[in-house]
Amino acid sequence: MGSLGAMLKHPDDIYPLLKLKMAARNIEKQIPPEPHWAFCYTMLHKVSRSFALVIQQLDTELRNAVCIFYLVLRALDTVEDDTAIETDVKLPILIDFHRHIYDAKWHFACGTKEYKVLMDEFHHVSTAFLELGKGYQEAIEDITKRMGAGMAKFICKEVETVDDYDEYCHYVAGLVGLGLSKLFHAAELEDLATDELSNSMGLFLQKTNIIRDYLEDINEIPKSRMFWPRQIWSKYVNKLEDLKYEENSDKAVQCLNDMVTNALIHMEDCLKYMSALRDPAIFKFCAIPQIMAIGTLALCYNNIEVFRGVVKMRRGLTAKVIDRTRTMADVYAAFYDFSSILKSKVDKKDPNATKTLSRLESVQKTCRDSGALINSRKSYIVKSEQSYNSALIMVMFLILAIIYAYVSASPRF
Ligand code: D61
Ligand code: MG
Repeated sequence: MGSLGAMLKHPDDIYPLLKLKMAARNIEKQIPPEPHWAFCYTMLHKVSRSFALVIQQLDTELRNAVCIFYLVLRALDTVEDDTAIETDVKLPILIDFHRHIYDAKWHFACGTKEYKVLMDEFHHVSTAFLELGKGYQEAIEDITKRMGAGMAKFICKEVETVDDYDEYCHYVAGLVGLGLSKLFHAAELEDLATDELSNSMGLFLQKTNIIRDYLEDINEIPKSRMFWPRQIWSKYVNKLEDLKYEENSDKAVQCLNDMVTNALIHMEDCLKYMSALRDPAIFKFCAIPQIMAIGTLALCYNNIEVFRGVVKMRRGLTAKVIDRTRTMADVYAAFYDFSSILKSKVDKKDPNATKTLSRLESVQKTCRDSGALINSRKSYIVKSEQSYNSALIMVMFLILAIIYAYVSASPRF
């Protein structure tokens, strides 16, 4: 659907979308003057559409550390993701990456587009890294070392079992959670969270990405990448790529629902992690990606489009999540709403229906027991009639606004 069509169907997206646009424009103006920091923040916006905005609203010192943490790991991931690099070249780079960040002369050309720029000009990232406090540097080095080693392990090994899947996701995203908890603690803004809960924060985000990106990863050139565990997909097809063929649609959707059900396990840990946060900026930074993840899972569940093209939350809904996420009550409400949407999509005949429903009900019970749901609030659940009515009101309002603007701009006599 075109963006105008989307706005007419969801007119209450317009205000948060405008607000998001203004915020993005303000951020662009705030690029620091030093060339290496300017490069880092410009790169952050080019490389990460979703994380740049939430990183940007942190306090300066923590923001710089998180920005560098992000870029270092994104560079490491660019090496991992480049399927054109030979294994014997790739392995030592992944394993030694934590040492290269201390050497402003080191660089390795790979990746494409903005990722290539990041790799070519990596010296700016190293220079900025060397200006961070020791506590931040050590946390970033430690996570880079462990992630590089984990990625190297999985270059030579496929994701067979569900345990392998959890292990791979721990290396590439769970460790980010551990590192962030360390950075929040080093900034003296939060208590140190447990590794278990920090890991779950990453696993929930990474599994959502792996589910949503099935087609993109399987079609990767020159070599497809496979992260869905054999233990799950082998219940439905003989080869992972068979899921994309039309004759296997029923099996594909069942397999997808199995993957979503697996990801749901992490939600309760994520709620526990977020409920312990105290700093409002850190809270938003953590909560917005989590709500986007459950929203994405709700969109992907039982949706054959995952095997046909790109399934993404509409921009307006993203803007709404960013606008409405301030407190833990907002998170309970969002988790509750998206769980309701998911529940309504569960088909009784799906082989995992009982398991899926029981996980969703358990999340909803946690949200209810928090006592945060009693207040009247805006819902993420769209009722078509309600949306039509507000569309009419919105269109009338727009016409009035245009008339008013016209009248007040015309010369007075
Ligand atoms: C709170 C807030 C943000 C959190 C968190 C807790 C815990 C974990 C994470 C963010 C990380 C979640 C990663 C999910 C997205 N997955 C990827 O980008 C995959 O690459 C993984 C390796 C590089 C991770 C870089 C990263 C990502 C987010 C960060 C961060 C570092 C540092 C600070 C804040 C957020 C994925 O990338 C390809 C793609 O999806 O485009 C892949 O290669 O599998
Ligand atoms: Mg990767």
